[in-house]
Amino acid sequence: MHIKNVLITGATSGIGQATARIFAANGHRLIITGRRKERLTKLAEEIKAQYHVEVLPLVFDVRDYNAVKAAADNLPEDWRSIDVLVNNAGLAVGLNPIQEGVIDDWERMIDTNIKGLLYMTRCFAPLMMANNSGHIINIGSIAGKEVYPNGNVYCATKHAVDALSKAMRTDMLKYGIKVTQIAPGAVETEFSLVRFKGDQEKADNVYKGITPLTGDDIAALIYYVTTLPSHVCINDMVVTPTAQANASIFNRS
Ligand code: NDP
Ligand code: 8X3
Repeated sequence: MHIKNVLITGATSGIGQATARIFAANGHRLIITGRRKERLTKLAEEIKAQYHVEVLPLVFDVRDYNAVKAAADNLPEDWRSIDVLVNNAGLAVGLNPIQEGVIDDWERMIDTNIKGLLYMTRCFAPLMMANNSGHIINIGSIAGKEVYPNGNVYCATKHAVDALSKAMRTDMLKYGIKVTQIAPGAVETEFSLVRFKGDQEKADNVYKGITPLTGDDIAALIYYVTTLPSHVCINDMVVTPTAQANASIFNRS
């Protein structure tokens, strides 16, 4: 088996954490990132002990270009070849109509979901291009395919991820690098708690009466797309809970 070097942003929680576990369970080497150092270090130790794979935890904020660049520039020699980059770090903050939007919420979403993903790709894609192979997986959203009331800026950032995934596939084509966007609907993680700024009741209501997707469900799809033959690339995947028809319509029991 070819052991891959897999770089996952936003591994301290949710989809990113589940993705780290599934790649480790399958014997791959991981670079895991996030801002919360304690969680990241603990996860690295757990994964090493459980799956006996090498893990390099790197604490930085994807919004900080200098920090992203330093992380790439200072990679130890035996980590300088990247096979898979999962651009997962992201968030929604607030759910206000645009005329009542909170500027700081907008900045956080735009800086993380768009600029962070761009900084990561700009700094780490060259480590794939050098090998003429690799796979970039961008975590978009159903919010990148549709808009819903009060979703405005979050939806716009995920529409940008949709466009950038197509653009990256075009630009990376000649290097043999695959680009896949995975666009989930409702996944129960810390996502809603972050969106509602710590209001657990509001967060719980998002998933009330449905069986939402889990981080593990999305991680399994992320892993799956990396197992296909080298000539096969899944470009785009929209995945919802069975109880969700589109961004706004749910079958709640
Ligand atoms: P979580 O809140 O559980 O995880 C988000 C992760 O992103 C955390 O590990 C967090 O780490 C990291 N992160 C956030 N901001 C930054 C930053 N500035 N720098 C570095 N890391 C950051 O949510 P999910 O797992 O659900 O979200 C993962 C992705 O999936 C996001 O892009 C989200 O938009 C997308 N998504 C989620 C859906 C859902 O319903 N949950 C549906 C569709 C898409 P830390 O705080 O330690 O930095
Ligand atoms: C997360 C899913 O519908 O809350 O991207 O935007 S949604």
